[in-house]
Amino acid sequence: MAVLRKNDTGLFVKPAPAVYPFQWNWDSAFVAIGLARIDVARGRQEVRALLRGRWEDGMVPHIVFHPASVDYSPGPELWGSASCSAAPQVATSGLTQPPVVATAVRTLHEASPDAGFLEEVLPVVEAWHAWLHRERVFDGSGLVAIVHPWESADNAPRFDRALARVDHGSAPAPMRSDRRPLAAAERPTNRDYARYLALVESLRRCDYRPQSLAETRFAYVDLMFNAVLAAAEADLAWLWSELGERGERASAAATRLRTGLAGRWDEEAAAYKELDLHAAEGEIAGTVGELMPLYASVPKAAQARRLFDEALWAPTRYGPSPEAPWAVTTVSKSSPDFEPRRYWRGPVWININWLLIRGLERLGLRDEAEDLRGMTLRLVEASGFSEYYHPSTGNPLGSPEFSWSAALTLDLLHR
Ligand code: 9WN
Repeated sequence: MAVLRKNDTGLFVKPAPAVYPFQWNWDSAFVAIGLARIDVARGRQEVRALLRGRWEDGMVPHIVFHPASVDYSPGPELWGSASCSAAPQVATSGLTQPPVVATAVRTLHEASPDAGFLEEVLPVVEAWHAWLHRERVFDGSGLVAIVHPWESADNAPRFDRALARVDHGSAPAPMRSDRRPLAAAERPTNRDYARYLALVESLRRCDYRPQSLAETRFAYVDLMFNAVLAAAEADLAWLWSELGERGERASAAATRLRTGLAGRWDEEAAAYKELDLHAAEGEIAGTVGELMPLYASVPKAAQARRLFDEALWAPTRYGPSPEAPWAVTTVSKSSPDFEPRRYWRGPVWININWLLIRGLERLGLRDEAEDLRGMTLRLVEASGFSEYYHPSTGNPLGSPEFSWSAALTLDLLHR
């Protein structure tokens, strides 16, 4: 509660005290889930502040730059949203992020029902989801694509190959405020950052609305993004039913997404295959994303069992082992890309554990969920509310006093 209070700007809770001074999309949704346990009215305000950044075509952006004089780069000038016709008054980024908001609204509503709040926000969330199914579809599978790593766990090795195709020219090293408070070894490299910026530059030329996904330099069918969307669509349908409506689009979308995700199961790997749209075939990428359909209740009972035993909790992959007892690692320990200290490339993250715990609970794997919940609470007890953690030592990494780690702990304690 103290971390959330400290990071509260009055309008929104920033992700962390120093590194991230603006409102990020899925951070605020996780924060609202935590606030549902202690202050529902403040949780509703968090959602309202984020939705102020919505674009006319429905997109809810990944960052809302509420006016503030802070030193952060790359900041609003990188995006130039003011010159895009669909953008709102407040400056925002031109991308989106995993749509956790509907799930946050449901959590708030279950904690304290408020039909007026639903009437206010459901049409906005509905329009955002519909935008995803309009702008980001690529075939009849029901799945959607992301067009920038910043739309998901940006530095994850699953994006490396797709990102390597992005020519970043000979531009000088970008200005990065993240590198002032944080160790270089825990953050993306300058070369990756240059590619992120080159991608933004090319998307900016079409006001962030490429004519087709085939034309984009990066298009990835991220399983985590799709699993979050599938669960969010189901939650949105449930919320509509609270208002006496059928929520037909949302419930049909949830079914389609789950079917699409189910089709990506790989029997040999006991996990799901990721898909880079500009590559020939799907792949087992060795990152925790390949377990995420679990969050959306996609696996059948036998698949869930294998996914847990042979991947999630397996000592050589994502689970606890004598040399690295803290789980779940964000990259498989057997992968050559495993880097236990670097951002999204190995460390343990509280939001990832939370998604997996929810998935295990929903599939009835209660003891397994309880083991992971217990480990996650022991980790924050030992090392505080950090952005991420070293899987061998449990040492805190990245920013201290990280909002979603604190907020999701409140939710985990509530079970
Ligand atoms: C870029 C705020 C955000 C999270 C993302 C995480 C990181 C930003 C960065 O921080 O992204 O958007 O500076 O790398 O990857 O998941 O929402 O906490």
